[in-house]
Amino acid sequence: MRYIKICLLLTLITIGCVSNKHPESYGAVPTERQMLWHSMKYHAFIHFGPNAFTDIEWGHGDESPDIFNPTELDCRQWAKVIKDADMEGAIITAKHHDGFCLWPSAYSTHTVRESRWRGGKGDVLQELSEACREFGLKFGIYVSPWDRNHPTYFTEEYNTVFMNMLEEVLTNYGEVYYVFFDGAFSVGPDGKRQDYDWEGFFEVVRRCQPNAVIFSDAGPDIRWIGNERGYAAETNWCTVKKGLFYPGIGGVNDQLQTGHEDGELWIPAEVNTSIRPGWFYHKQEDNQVKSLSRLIDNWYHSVGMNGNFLLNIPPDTRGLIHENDIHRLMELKTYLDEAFSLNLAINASAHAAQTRGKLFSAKKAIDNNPKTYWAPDENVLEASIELDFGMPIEMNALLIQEYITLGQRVKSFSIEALDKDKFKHIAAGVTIGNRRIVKFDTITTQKLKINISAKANPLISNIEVYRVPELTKDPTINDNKF
Ligand code: FUL
Repeated sequence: MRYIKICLLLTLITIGCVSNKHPESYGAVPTERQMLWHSMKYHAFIHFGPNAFTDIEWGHGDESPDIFNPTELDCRQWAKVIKDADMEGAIITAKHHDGFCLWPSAYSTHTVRESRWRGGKGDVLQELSEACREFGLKFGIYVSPWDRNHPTYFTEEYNTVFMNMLEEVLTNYGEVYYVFFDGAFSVGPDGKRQDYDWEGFFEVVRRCQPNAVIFSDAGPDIRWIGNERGYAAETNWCTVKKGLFYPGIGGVNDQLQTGHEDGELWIPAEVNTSIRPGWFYHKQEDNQVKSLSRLIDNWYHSVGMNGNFLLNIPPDTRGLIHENDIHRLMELKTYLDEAFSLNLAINASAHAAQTRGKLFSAKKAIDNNPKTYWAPDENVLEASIELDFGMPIEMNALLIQEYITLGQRVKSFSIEALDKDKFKHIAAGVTIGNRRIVKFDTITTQKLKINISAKANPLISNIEVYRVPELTKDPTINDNKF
């Protein structure tokens, strides 16, 4: 309620006598827990388990637990690296497809308890959750329903086992902010498939960790972006149609990528990839850590395209994040610090013209307060905001955000820059949503104009302008193919 008052107050101050009430929400809107996720940008994914020791990506489930024996495991090192890299949370593979549990589960005999590590007394989830708390990071869990070890897999009983396991990881380690359900599965020799009780799984999460977001291919809170290369696309709706997606669904990657413009459900997309070719650590990939330019490209195609960036950094067989990965993470942080340290719009003046010709002050769009926004009158679907920097300045990137609490509205936008006495087109985009960063060739201009076309009157909560460093090398992959 408080923000509504602030918003109304600012509205009155900035638009004078023109009345402007808080608009109705439009279409599907985010829940509070989804808004918490939207308020973040960058998370660490941690793939760790027997696969790091057997050097394969999908363990078969028959590996001896003794294989898991990191010599110097130090979750505080992971947490420090993650914090130093400016990531906000860590999501660990508590159980991958091989069924090995990184905690001593009472519902499995294939766990850290059966391994040599720490004499069978260790618990990776315990150590990581404590380290996350110490370093001020959020703690999240990846759990694979697919289990190549558990004797009950392919029977109804397995669903109960899995729910019991979930309850363990969601009640014994403090606050969990994220539960990642992997959609991969296998078909048994006789064509059998495990019939997962997804509703039951989700119920356990809601009961044990009501603030945690649930990720799967299909949500219910966060959806997969449709590829594992770290690329969202120009069109990225937070909304999807009811009844079309389910966890593990195949053949819909392009729809997962774009979402559905008129979807009735709010299920925004997470963009994930690994810093190395594999998800798990493999020594031979020590020199294949993704280039800085590739990671920067991933950043712009995730954080800058209405998603969050979930970057995997797999601990090695020592149980440490490898030096090469740390080096690259810090390079990325240095780039981001430099790129986004000075918001050139902060002292700009802004005004907006709406189609009926009234002039609005658009100051709220650049006041950098996510709880206020600029809006034209209801039913105004085409609108422009103009920024005046007071003098010509160099720039090459614009960040723009919608006030998504009331729905995602913008269908497309374009950016024009004043060149002598005329505005010239310099860039265009499709959806905005929570956050869109558009890069364009470096220009020097005193004024920018952002033209917006929306499904309902657009609510713009933030505009920032930057002069980001040029990339020295092209990323190895910069398209959006899967
Ligand atoms: C996939 C899995 O099969 C990979 O091993 C990895 O965990 C990735 C994040 O999801 O579905």
